[in-house]
Amino acid sequence: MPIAIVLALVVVGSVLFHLLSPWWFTPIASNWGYIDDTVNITFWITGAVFAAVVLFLAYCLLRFRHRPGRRAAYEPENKRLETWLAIGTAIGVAAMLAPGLVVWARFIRVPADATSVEVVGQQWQWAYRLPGKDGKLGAADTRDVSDTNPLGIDPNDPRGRDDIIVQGGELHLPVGKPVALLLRSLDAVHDFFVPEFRAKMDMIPGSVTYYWLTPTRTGSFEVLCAELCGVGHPYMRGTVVVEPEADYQAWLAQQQTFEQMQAPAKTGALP
Ligand SMILES: [Cu+2]
Repeated sequence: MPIAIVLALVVVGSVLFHLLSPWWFTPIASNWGYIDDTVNITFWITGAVFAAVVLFLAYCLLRFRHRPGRRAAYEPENKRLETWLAIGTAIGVAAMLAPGLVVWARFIRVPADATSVEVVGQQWQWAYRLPGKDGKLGAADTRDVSDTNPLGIDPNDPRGRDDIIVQGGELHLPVGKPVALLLRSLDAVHDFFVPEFRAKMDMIPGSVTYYWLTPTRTGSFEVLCAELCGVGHPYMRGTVVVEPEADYQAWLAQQQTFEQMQAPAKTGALP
């Protein structure tokens, strides 16, 4: 009896903890509400199964407790029960996996009007590259990295000359406009994660991974590296500022281009 009560309390406590926990989603700041939906579906299914199994255990402890003179029946096979358990489990697993596949397909299908913004991860800091006046990013290769070219932009690609480079500072994005985030790493595997955007993806040295999002509200959001990338991993943080288009354009105008970075003496952009 005491064990059955403890099991029932575990179920009640788990449900209460889930509902009253302060460690819930931060208020969302992107179009990816679908991600929250898939997480919630998983919570509902796993939570209902957990509660049902533990309560069934408590019931069995009471109902089939030891009584003098009563013997347990030996029944190792039960075709009907096994069939229903297999069908129920299959439906539950499919219900948890299928929505994720649908959301993933949307997550990586970049809309045609999205602006490309590059995020470069490096032990242990973030850098960003935004297209200049031509609206296009130039080619880049880690082999081109040097003191005056920290992101390895191809110096022979004319599209890259006006690219805007933000190193170690904040990334600004206009609210309500879709952005494609092109993710690159110069060394280890990193992962660009902004919890309020509900979006993250690994950055693999030698390739460009990507996802897209539309920021839906203004504010300052923390960037975290979500892949263990060395001793400085916990300090690999940054800030994304989502702001109205006019503020964003004003910020953009103050940033330096790759050309200015290459020839600081000529343009006087750097001290
Ligand atoms: Cu990292």
